[in-house]
Amino acid sequence: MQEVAFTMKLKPGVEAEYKRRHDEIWPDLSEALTEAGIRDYSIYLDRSSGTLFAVQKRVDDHRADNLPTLPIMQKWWAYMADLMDTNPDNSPVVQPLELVFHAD
Ligand code: RM4
Repeated sequence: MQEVAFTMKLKPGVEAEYKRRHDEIWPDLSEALTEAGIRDYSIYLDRSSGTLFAVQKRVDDHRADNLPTLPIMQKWWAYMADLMDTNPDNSPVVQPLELVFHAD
């Protein structure tokens, strides 16, 4: 299992709507994430900047790189695009983070 962390960016004033949509995450999307090998996926919000901090575990033979090709992922990204900073294909702008400390 590997841990991956990254940031995304929320548009101003949509914090409640972002949380609401995730509280009602589509079962098909949850299933696709699990199927891709993603586990323990959390997203934290820094309200002062709109920065979303995401951390997830991935099984060793994960297929997370395949997620952008899935229609359910593309549909979710299109649905979320009004709330987040996005790329032209509606995927969120993602900034990968580097691990600088870990303690068990
Ligand atoms: C986020 C964004 C991410 C997705 C999660 C479930 O807001 O769309 O790409 O992994 O939702």
